[in-house]
Amino acid sequence: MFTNCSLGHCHIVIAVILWSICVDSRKIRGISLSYKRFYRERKSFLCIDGSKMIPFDQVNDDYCDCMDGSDEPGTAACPNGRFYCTNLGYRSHYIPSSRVNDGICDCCDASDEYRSQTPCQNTCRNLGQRERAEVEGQTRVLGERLRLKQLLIEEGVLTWREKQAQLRDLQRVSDDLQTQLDDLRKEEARRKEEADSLREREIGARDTADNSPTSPYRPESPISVFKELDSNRDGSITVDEVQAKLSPVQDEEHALSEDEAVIKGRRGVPGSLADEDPNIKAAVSAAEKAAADLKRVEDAYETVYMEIRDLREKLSIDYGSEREFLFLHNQCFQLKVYEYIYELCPFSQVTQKSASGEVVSLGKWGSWAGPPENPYCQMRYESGEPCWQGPTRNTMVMLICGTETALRSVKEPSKCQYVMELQTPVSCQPALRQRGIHSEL
Ligand code: MAN
Repeated sequence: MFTNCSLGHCHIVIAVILWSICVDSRKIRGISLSYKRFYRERKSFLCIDGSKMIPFDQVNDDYCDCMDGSDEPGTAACPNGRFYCTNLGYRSHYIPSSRVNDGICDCCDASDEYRSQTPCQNTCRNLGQRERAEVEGQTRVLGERLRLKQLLIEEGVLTWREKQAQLRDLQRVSDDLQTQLDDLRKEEARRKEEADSLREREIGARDTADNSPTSPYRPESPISVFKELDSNRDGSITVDEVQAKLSPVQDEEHALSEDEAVIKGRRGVPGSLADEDPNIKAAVSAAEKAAADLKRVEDAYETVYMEIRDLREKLSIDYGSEREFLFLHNQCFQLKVYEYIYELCPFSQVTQKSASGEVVSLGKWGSWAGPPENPYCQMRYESGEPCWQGPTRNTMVMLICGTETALRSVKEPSKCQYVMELQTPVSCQPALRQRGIHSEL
């Protein structure tokens, strides 16, 4: 570039360049890169609020010309001015320009103390390194937590599918039991009717023969006694029937006990008709078997019905947008705070156990209670035990991000209103992009 010039001429050119760099650097002091376009050397300067035009010489001349302080970004002249710390290698930021050359190092690149006696060191590189290491550490931990979260989401998806399949199976079993029940109810009614009509027929036949002197059904005969005692005429005698007939003739003070009634019943009667007639005996035992079969299937149906109901209830809960909180179901977390042991069973209830062993409900699962943009960060448990001279006990559970899933704190900020912190990786969110550390001008 300087090959054709004389030596003297070259010196002048170099001097002009150095001077202009010097002036320029003085002028751009305290300005961010994006504002640099407003500060054009050798052009008049228009205050950034557009209020005034001044010669460029008056920029950073330690005299405040612009109302918005934009002509003095690098001096403390304007009360509302601000100085931009470039802080190469760390974070750029503004400081009030009153702090420029005040003897205190504000910018880590020491740029705010360019004319002070304070020997400020440029510490931006070290600060940047330290912060980068910290951020890397946090990023690693967050990465690990998000990995755990992903596993729990996958576990939730699997559990959800399993529960759905379980529900379908139970539904099939229930349908099958329902069909069996329909058949067994008919069978039981048929068998009972059969046994009843055989008994009726037998009793009718014996009634006809009752008046014969040789009849076993004469009044004092065992069969007559049997009939006398069998007040409901079902062909068998119950303890109640014996007690009802015989107690009134007993000593008023001494009502017939159950055991006595059984003994008297046995002595006085020949046993039930079923003991005598093999046909009736067979019909009665078939009716009993049908009733027992029906009862067995009814019990099984009842059990399956309850399981279906519980499962449906469980599947109707909102476990998060990705069912990420499903893994918390059927788990309980405890924390001892002073004399109480608090227990949180997510989606179920919260309790407080005192040293005496008394367990008090602090609320039953209510709903998610976070703000609309993040409803899954708070849970509400409501309608717990009423508080003496206070409201019903309620608990708000705040979900916070952490590696372990555990109950971290319990507080009672106002009487019988509890606040808990449940930590879990499921509540961790990917970090928003960190504000970058400034590495270039
Ligand atoms: C018990 C506990 C406390 C509560 C008082 C209110 O001692 O449930 O948490 O504050 O009752 O009387």
